[in-house]
Amino acid sequence: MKKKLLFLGPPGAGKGTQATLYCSKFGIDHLSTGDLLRDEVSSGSVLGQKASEIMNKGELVSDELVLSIVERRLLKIEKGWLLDGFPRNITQANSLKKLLEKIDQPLEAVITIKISDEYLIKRLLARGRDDDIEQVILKRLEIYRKKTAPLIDLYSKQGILHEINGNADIDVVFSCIEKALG
Ligand code: B4P
Repeated sequence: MKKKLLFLGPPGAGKGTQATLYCSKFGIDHLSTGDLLRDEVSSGSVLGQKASEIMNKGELVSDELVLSIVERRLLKIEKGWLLDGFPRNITQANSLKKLLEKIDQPLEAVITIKISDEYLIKRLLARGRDDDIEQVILKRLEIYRKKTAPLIDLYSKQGILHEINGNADIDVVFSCIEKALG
């Protein structure tokens, strides 16, 4: 089973949900930039306050902040890792490439979860996090299409991309991911 992974997909595709299941089953570290940023927000730090404003508008937090958080964490991991929600643009993807070369841990596979806008908007509205309001969801989707979706092509050219249908029950999506990474 592969243990150096990246999950890509639009907001609400189920990246976090599937990443949690995968990491607990296979004993690897789950590195979610969304969760790490939300921890920073809860800590009430100045950085957290800045991040909160940006996240609640549906925009991307600065590459510099996200990269420093990821680098700090990734350097400490030994057994394997799953990056959830990172990278989100080409700059972050290039920085990740350099970082993985430095620690000599090449990426083994990328999962992209595809889902219709109709499903994801319904899911996020039902969840109701601070950034799950319709206007903000549409902004997050727009940014995903402009900045994150081009990474699908990048990893597909490297021959490590697996596309999974996210319009299904959580356990069905999980079985497809396990099959793809087995
Ligand atoms: P994230 O925390 O990454 O959140 P997300 O993309 O909205 O959610 P995800 O796809 O993980 O969906 P989930 O499993 O939770 O990003 C939030 C914000 O943080 C960004 O907008 C940005 O501002 C900032 N950020 C994060 N990373 C960044 C980076 N690298 N650079 C800059 N900024 C960054 O699922 C959603 C809901 O659907 C849940 O309620 C779940 O229970 C439900 N669900 C999941 N799968 C389902 C299924 N199969 N069927 C039914 N419901 C399902």
